[in-house]
Amino acid sequence: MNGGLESLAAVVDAAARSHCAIEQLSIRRDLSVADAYAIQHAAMERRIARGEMPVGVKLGFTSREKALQMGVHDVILGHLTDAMRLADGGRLELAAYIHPRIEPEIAFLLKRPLRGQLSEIEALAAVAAVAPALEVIDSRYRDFKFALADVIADNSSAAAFVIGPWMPPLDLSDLAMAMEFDGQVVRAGSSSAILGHPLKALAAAARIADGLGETLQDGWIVMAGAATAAEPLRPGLTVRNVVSQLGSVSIRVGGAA
Ligand code: OOG
Ligand code: MG
Repeated sequence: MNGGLESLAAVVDAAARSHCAIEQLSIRRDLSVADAYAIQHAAMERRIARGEMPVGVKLGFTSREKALQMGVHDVILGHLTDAMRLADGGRLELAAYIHPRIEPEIAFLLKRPLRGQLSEIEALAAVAAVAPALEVIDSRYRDFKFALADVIADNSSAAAFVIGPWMPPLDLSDLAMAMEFDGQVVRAGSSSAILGHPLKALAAAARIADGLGETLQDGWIVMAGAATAAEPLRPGLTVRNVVSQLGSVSIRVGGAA
């Protein structure tokens, strides 16, 4: 790969490891979407070289509320590793992040590989299970501000994720989703906010991966993207995502702000 992109991958990777915010890459250089995914890929190679295992992908900006909140209107992909996963009911240490936010999601577990242009029915045929999920995003850019190429290069802000109980696939077209902070609803929406149907997000993940020369693997997790805008985390919170018919998932937030 182009050495300039490799050095930008080192910059975003170091920011994630040190949890020190950086300036947007696009301020100093023009980056295409292809450049940005090349940076994301090279930064992921660094994680893998340190022993992290790829476990799936996440989508970004699959809902209108998220696109409006961040001012980015293209659906984007990021990669998940085992090191990003937190146990359901587990604890997130704020000190390991820059300015983390949380959002309510739905996750898929794949039982066969997926890539290319797929219908929703074809995508569904690869789904072993579905679960309520929470995603913690933590842009490595100062003030959580970025352009499209910046956020892609930064692995689509992926920081941590929590998966609730898996269950066999059911109709996800319009499930009520509510994110609670200490039992109070702070964001509410419907699974229909996710590209009209979360299976469309799964198909989008397979299509974007294909464009990158990748396949979504059997056993991988696919996070469909937030149904609502994200909320900043504070120490001491218990956060829950309650999804009708799917159940709920939670984490506790520890550490100083
Ligand atoms: C980018 C990631 C967006 C989602 O679910 O839409 C995302 C960001 O907002 O920082 O994960
Ligand atoms: Mg998300």
